[in-house]
Amino acid sequence: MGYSGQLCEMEIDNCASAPCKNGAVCINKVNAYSCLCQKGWTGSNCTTDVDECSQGLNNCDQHAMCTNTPGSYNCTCNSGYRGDGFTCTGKCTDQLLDLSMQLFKCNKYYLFLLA
Ligand SMILES: [Ca+2]
Repeated sequence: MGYSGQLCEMEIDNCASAPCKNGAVCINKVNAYSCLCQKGWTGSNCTTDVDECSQGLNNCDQHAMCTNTPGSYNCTCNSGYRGDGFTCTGKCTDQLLDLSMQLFKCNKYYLFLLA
C-alpha cells in the first residue's frame, strides 16, 4: 500500500484529498500524511481551534478581556480603558490638563498623579 502503478513505481499522494484544514500544509508520506497547522489551529488535521484565552497564549493587555474565536482570538479593553486590546490605557491619562502640575481630569473629577 502507499504506491500505485503496475510496478508500484508511483507513490500515492496522500495529500490529494486535502485532509489538512484551515490553511495547513500537508506533507505526503508513505501510506500517511502529516499536517503543519497554521497558528491558532491544532489536531492531526488542524481542525481544532486553540483556545488562546484559557491557555494563556494571548497578548491581551492586563486590562483587556480575551475572547476566543476560531483560529484566533480578540482582545477588548475593559470598561474605563481604551486601546486596541493589546495595549489599553486608562481614560484619565489622555486627558492631561496641566503637564507641570500633572493634573489630570478623569471623567468629571480631577486627579493628581503622585510621581
Ligand atoms: Ca482560538
